[in-house]
Amino acid sequence: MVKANPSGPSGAAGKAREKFTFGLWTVGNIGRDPFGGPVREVISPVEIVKLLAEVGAYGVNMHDNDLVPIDASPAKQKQIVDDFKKALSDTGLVVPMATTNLFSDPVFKDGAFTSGDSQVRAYALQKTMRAMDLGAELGAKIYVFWGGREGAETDAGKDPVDGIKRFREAINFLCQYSMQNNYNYRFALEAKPNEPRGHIYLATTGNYLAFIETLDYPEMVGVNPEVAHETMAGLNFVHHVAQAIEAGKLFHIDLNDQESGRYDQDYRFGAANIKQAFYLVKLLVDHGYDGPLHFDAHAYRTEDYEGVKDFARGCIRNYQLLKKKVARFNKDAEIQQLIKRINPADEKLDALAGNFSENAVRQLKSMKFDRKAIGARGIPYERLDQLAMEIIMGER
Ligand code: GLT
Ligand code: MN
Ligand code: MN
Repeated sequence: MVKANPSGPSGAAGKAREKFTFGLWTVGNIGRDPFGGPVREVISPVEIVKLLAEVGAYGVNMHDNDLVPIDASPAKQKQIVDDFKKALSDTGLVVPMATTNLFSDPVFKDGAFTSGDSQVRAYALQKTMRAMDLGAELGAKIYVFWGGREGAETDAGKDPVDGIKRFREAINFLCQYSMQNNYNYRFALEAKPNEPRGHIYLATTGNYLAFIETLDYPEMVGVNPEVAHETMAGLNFVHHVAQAIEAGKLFHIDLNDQESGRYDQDYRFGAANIKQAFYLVKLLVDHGYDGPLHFDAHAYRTEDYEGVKDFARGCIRNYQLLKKKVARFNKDAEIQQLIKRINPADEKLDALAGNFSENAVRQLKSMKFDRKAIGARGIPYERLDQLAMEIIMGER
């Protein structure tokens, strides 16, 4: 029996245990890409659970077909699920999140919930309900929807407005299905701008945050932002996560890394842009995010089985190291002093500006501001950012 995460609550120091998770498809990635076939052997789900326990993970996530092949008989499914459950109980790993594969099979080549074909849409619902049953059986409480094929290469054949309406209809239906079965799922919608489609509908986390408010059960639905996805579009990922946090909608997060303007790289967390990773960890820590930290990434195609473990350990280690750096940043007196200088607060003014009243309008409109003096003030970001860099680089 492999003991999972020895530094957990029962382990030394009793420190809060981070919920580091990996999908079966992440460490199970066999290195196939558009230009070449697999470079690694398939690892069975049971083996993956053992590997994840060995590297110190808390849990494992899955698509329905990562565990049970799409054409498996009920008897085969039962055997696979039983073996998997045994591996979970042997290692202490849990399944916090489940999802549906609505993108690999040719039936979904023009989308699933947003397909123009009623049969495809109905089949996608059926497949998702069955996958929700499977996830619930394994204890999952978060259900992710990544619309990998929900998009288009050309708008010639489908009205994108219909795409959004159809997606809404499906999510509304599945919220009711979750309630009817007392699954208590929290749905987490994951945006991506493109790949595998030329364009994917609802391309950013911000799009989803607006969409959620139009649903029948908005309180059941949040987001699952992924570092790589906003980064691919050249956007600031940390700011998207901030909006999700502010809206109370950060239900799950996919950590990995990505260079801007490239194909979907899914690198080890922290491998490409360590400064962004630092501010992301800082945001999660500062706002007390305590949900799963899911590494949706895979090892470089150069790696063998041992390299996959190096990859998984690297993801966890980079998060933990950055968390230490964040603690250092937050308790650094000079840094905190600079932050104060950058944010000079005046309670009276804030009270006026924060509460609309006739009196506030009158006072604000007649107030004298020394615009030139305020504008002439230096704001010491150079010094502050350099100190942050020195912490990240281990010199402070
Ligand atoms: C796929 C995708 C991910 C999604 C997964 C969930 S599958 O690997 O690239 O970003 O999170 O469906
Ligand atoms: Mn993802
Ligand atoms: Mn990705």
